Amino acid sequence: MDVRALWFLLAIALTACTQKTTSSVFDSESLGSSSCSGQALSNRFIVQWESGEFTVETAPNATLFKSKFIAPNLQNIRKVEYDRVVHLENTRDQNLATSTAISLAPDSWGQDMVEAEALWNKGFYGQNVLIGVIDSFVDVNNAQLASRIQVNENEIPNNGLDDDGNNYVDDYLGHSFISNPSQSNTVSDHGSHVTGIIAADHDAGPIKGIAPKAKIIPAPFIDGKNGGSIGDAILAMQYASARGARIINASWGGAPCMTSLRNAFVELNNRGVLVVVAAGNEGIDLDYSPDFPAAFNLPNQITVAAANVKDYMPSWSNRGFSLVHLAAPGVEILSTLTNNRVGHMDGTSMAAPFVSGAAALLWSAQPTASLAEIKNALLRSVDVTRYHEYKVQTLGRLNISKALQELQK
Ligand SMILES: [Ca+2]
Ligand SMILES: [Ca+2]
Repeated sequence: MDVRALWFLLAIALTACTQKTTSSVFDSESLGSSSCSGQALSNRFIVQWESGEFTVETAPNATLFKSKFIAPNLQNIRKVEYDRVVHLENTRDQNLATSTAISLAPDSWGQDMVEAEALWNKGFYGQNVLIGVIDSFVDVNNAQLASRIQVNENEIPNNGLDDDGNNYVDDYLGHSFISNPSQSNTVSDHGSHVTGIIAADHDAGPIKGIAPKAKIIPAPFIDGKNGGSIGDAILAMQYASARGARIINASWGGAPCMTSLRNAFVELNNRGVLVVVAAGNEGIDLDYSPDFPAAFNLPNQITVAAANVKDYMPSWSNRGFSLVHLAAPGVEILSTLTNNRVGHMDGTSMAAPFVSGAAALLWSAQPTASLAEIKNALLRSVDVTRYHEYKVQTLGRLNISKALQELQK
């Protein structure tokens, strides 16, 4: 027998060993699994295809889904999991003063502390960088946000048709992935606040967005009661990436330990997309008590803790010398809300968008920089203050001016 024949037999043997079955791609017994927090949805299934793409499918039950959907598509399916509910952690955001007028004193302590103005003065505003905001509803009519929303030029709005053939009808500005319509009447301010921190137009109101010429792709999946599903989050991230987002802001946590969510981050890594994740607000050490997606520890991920105006970490910020990368302003942050209001919010949800905006500024300064170069520049340039170092990998807090110097070395 020649060598080629041996290889052929070996290949057959390997194929036999790794033969896929409906049970090997889908553990249908995991419905009530206590190892995974988050209520499983018995009729919604997250499917990852061999192409890497995700879809969310529905069927009356797992048995029918296996026989009617998985079996005929088995060779093209990599992994199936039950979709799960995620109830987002307390975002610490609803108890602070808001205003319809611009009567609140201008307050840009965070922008000042991270030295964003140094980049604005050099003409770097985040121009030509797209950022997916995977969050709750974003008020695209807010005066400071309206001009910052990326238009899908191939889609005609409000005609009931999917003109660009991306499977989303009328996604002219963005698309809502909130799948529970009963929850959609209550509108959360969270997504609009996050968006304003990243990109609020300086010329249209009091908020100084970190990257005021970056463009936002809104892809909400969190409903007005801070609930959502992991399948919807995955579809929202995939959508933003397909529309060209180079950065994804994920100011949420408390997700179940799901392979699908981690795989979705890996797919974004394969596409060179940076994901900026809030560390969470439980005051816990993620190195010992991991929370997801904050603790995935993937190369395209930056996990962000909160800093206050005195440059200390608030007691409620999650931390971790290994899994949390740096701190950024996250206490009493003034930004845009719905209906042209502004208001303060607290949380690592606010710290993450400072870093998303910073990455956009750096990419506008050096468009050919790789994801790793941007991440390294942000992490190597933090301000570390003796005697009150942050309990994070870099020990420090974001400094965008120094990050640019690091990038240009
Ligand atoms: Ca479309
Ligand atoms: Ca249309």
